[in-house]
Amino acid sequence: MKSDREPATTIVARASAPGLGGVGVIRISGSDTKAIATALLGKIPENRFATKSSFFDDSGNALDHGLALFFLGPASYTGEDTLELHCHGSPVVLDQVLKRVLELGAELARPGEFTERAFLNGKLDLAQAESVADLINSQTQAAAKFALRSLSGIFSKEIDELSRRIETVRVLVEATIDFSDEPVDDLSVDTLRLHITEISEKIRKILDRSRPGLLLSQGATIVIAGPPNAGKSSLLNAFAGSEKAIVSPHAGTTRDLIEAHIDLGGIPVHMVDTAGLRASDDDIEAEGVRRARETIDAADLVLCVLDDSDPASSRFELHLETGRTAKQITVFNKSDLSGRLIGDISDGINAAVAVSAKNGTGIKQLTEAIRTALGFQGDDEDLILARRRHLNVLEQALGLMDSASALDEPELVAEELRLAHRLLGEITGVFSTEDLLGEIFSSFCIGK
Ligand SMILES: Nc1nc2c(ncn2[C@@H]2O[C@H](COP(=O)(O)OP(=O)(O)O)[C@@H](O)[C@H]2O)c(=O)[nH]1
Ligand SMILES: [Mg+2]
Repeated sequence: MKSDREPATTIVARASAPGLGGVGVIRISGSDTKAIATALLGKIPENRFATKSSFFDDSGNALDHGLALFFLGPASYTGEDTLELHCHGSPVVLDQVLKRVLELGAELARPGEFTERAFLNGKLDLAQAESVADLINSQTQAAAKFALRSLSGIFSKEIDELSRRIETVRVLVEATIDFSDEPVDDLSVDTLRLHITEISEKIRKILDRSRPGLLLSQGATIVIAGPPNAGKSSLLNAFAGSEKAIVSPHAGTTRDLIEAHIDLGGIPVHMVDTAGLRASDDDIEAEGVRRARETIDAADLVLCVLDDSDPASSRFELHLETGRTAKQITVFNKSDLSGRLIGDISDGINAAVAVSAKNGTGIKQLTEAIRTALGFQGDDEDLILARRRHLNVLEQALGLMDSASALDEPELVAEELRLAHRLLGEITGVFSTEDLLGEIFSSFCIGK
């Protein structure tokens, strides 16, 4: 799908969101940009200066008046000549101007095609290009902040450093192969193992900072489960800050899955309230229980809510009741009734927090416990906003280092190092396939 267009084609798209707006932006990029500017504006605007201009149709009538911004390539976002037209933000006006640019020979851009060109022209590496989409899609301030950091190249730089490190060791190993007749003093097996252990350590550290970052970009799914009447729906409402779910003293009230999207201290969370887990003769409730069990499988974390004032409820155990093991925090609810002190009561093995969903007390401590359980610590200043693809590469590279450290033959070690080096290159796009690029850029919005 990528190579069906000549790179010389000039592309155009609306860069601002659809609908009405004060200003609407149309963006043009490619080798015909100057010619299009001449026909549309009657001139090529001065490089990098906001120029007031009319946008003319083929008979010389103005379609709109606005600002034109010309960027002479390669000093532009895409690396090509580009033109931005700031029109009045009316869909009708924008449509007319867009049609005119198409008449002048441009083609409609595919999703992400401007950024794809920026990548192909070496303006951004692949991880940075992905962070453009992550920034646009970010749902919380924290996600936006870390996407911007990746865009500025912080993550790519670490991957490049790691790559260079692997490359250096690989060169050392290959030297021992080439000169195997002579003793090579500076690379004993022990030294080589040490190098590999250090590389593994580095990869592990990047992974530790990336895993929570994945939740920042993709959001975490948290399922509220437990016995009937424990206060699960009340807890969802306390987090959502509104009466999302019906709360009632009747057991079996919640049947459908009830979902809320919340910003949990910067983590975009998809929180799901479920039917109380019990055997039921009621078909609808039984279906609700079945769905509750199913969502637990998809959860990043389960909040197992118990009624602390009810001894039967306190004996409930999630894995016994569902046959499933999930990362969980036990929430002792109704502490206002049981008299338990509100707050974190984790014992080092099991995470547990005492709250009162009804009064909204303990929610802050529970939020903290959730952040910890999801791998966030303290200020998290050095998190990496990773994608699943990056984690997969890093995990595979770690696997290769593990097997390399178990090998004695330098030829075999060199091969593992070569593979790991190549894999890391996939993160920044030093090595990439058409399929991978197609997959990444097609998920962008049009005009970016
Ligand atoms: N005293 C007290 N009552 C609560 C608390 N949380 C929930 N309840 C009550 O317990 C009952 C069941 O609550 P609900 O949220 O519907 O429980 P669910 O069945 O687990 O969803 C309702 O009458 C709530 O008002 C709490 O923290 N303290
Ligand atoms: Mg409920």
